[in-house]
Amino acid sequence: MATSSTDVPSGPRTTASETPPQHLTTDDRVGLLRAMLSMRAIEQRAMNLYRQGKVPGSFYDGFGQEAVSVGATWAMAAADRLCVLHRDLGAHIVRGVKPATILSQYMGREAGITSGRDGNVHFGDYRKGCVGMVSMLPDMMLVAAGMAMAFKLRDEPRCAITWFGDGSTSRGDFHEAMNWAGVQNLPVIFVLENNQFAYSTPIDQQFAVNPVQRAAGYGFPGVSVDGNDVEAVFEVTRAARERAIAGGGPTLIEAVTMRMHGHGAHDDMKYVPKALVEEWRKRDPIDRQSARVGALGIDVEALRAEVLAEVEEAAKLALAGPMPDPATATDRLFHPRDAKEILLEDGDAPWSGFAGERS
Ligand SMILES: Cc1ncc(C[n+]2csc(CCOP(=O)(O)OP(=O)(O)O)c2C)c(N)n1
Ligand SMILES: [Mg+2]
Repeated sequence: MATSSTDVPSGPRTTASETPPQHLTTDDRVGLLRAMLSMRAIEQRAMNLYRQGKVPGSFYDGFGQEAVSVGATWAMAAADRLCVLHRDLGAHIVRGVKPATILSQYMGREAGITSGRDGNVHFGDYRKGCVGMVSMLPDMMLVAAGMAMAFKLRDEPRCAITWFGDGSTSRGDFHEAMNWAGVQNLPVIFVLENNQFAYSTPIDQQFAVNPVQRAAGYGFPGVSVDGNDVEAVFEVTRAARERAIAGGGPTLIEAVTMRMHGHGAHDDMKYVPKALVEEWRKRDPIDRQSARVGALGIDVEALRAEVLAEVEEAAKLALAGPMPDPATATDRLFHPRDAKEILLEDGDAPWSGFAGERS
């Protein structure tokens, strides 16, 4: 594990070892793999649909980054709240959003989360504890800090989490959110998904310091983790959440990974050295977790086939679904009068570690 300490120090990057995980059951470990397989299969299917002209706009994926959203989300309890970014489909999957709903979303169909109001990656199912994505980067850090502020004021044992990229850390909003979270000692986890590029800008044009060291400037810990190791990402997030719930305040987690595809489907990423991509391909997070789960005696190929069949079925369902009725275009744009309709529910959260806490 990258760290099992609740007092996460800032400083040098840590790497995962193969020590058996303390807080994960075999079901959890298989569940992590399943969610990553599902993310990859859905995004690959969506990319085909995009190429067939069925996904409007462009398409953005998190190929090779599956461990970041899946590992972190697995550590969150049902009552926690998530601000999910464009490479983090795994968060939606772990919270229980179904593949057909996701594919319907991408195609702008009625059955998508936004029912065609946005056919893209800007969505969040509030019933699962996810907030619809604000595209301006990294405004979701401010939204997450705001939710954490509400939890603190109401004295609720809950935590907010958000993801953002290396490029996002150069914006003023990043520093405002970090400062407010530090000053108010908020129960919030900031996951910096360092995938080496922000569109075509490499990280040496982005940071003059090791980015986790910035957390110290705002009075809270920063920790770096191997973002291609789903169990390590889980463990740092679990420890950060434990600290947050105990009143220990925020944590900045840097998940070091690689954007294996272009920024979007329209980007051939000519500016990325091929050797770099090949190097990272050897560290594929799914291959890594497959090896671990296989060593536990689980039939990984059967699991992979099951996930692919499920996604294929979902694609059929989504393609057969209707487009939204144009007469409803202005529905759901504003706060409904009946406030009950927008009350957040508790979503689905698989990690058994919090089951006792809730009962
Ligand atoms: C304020 C702002 N400027 C520009 C954009 C357009 N944009 C969307 S994603 C992106 C790249 C962001 O890079 P990074 O934060 O590293 O995230 P990554 O895409 O690598 O996951 C840009 C420039 C935006 N959404 N918001
Ligand atoms: Mg980036």
